[in-house]
Amino acid sequence: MTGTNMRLSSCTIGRALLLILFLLAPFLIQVPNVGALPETVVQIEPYVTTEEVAESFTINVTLSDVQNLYGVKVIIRWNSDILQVVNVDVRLGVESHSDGVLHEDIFVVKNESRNDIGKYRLEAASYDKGGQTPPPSFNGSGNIVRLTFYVTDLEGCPLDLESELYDKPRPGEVSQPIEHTRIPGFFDPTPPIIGIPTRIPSEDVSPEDTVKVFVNVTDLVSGVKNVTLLYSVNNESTWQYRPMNYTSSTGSYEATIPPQPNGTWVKYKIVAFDYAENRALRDGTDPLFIYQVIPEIPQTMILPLLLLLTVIAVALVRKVWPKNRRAGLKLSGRDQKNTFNRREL
Ligand SMILES: [Ca+2]
Repeated sequence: MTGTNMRLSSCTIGRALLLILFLLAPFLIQVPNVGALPETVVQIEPYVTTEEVAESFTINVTLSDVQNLYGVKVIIRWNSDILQVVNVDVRLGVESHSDGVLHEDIFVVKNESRNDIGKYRLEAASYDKGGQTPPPSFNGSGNIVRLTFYVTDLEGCPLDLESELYDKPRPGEVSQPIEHTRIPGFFDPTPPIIGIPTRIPSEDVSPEDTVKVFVNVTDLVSGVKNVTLLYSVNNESTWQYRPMNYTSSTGSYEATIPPQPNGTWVKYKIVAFDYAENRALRDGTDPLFIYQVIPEIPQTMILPLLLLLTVIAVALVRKVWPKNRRAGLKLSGRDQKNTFNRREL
């Protein structure tokens, strides 16, 4: 092979490698994973509120992690027989409300609360006031509005939330909606309702038995957050905690009490919380909440025990009836003798 041929061959191979690299480039270049953008959320905070009748509480409608925001619409609904709005604090325009959202100027289309039907509605947007430089869009997080409610009834109710967000339109275009997640709220002043528990074994508990406790727990408005079984032995002041797990097949909360030594008195009670941290207690004033561990008689012991009892019974009979028995025998013997004598005669 000549030197020219070798150079041609090297150039050809080089070009071929370049072509292969070019074709494989999309597969060889590792595109770094870009972290997902934070989710935009509109929510009522706190999520759950509890308060007494004739008291008041305030909720915030907050917006988090939004980009290019230019308009908002919020609707909140509640049960007007339970709550009444007594104050509305719109937090739009960060130039006036540092904790708010949107840039001024703000055009409020609607800011209306209706206690007759339990509804609040806010519609507003940034806008160009009189030919000035248009306000920038809003990026970040903040409060939209605060509502203060007065409690008139303790039944509790959801605080339903509707919301729409709009971006800053390009010149000659209209705003586009911004996708986001909504999280409503609850007014929940009532604790969960704990039903009557049952247990297995339902009657005698032996030292080998693990006792399973079942109970139905329900809660209005916010729902059951957790249920706990507490038990103590021999009236000790220390309580052992057992979380009760919900079982959909039985619709009840369940937990177990481990086997206890013979003669142990076991007392238990049940505590439940809802998502408003309302606490309910069902304790051991009921006989259902206390039991004593007793020894179980094995099957193999039943026959010997019966024989033993029989022997004892016979011994007692002999001890209690000896005189009567002797008298009966004497009378019987004389009668027999007389009878014999009569036959001889
Ligand atoms: Ca509740």
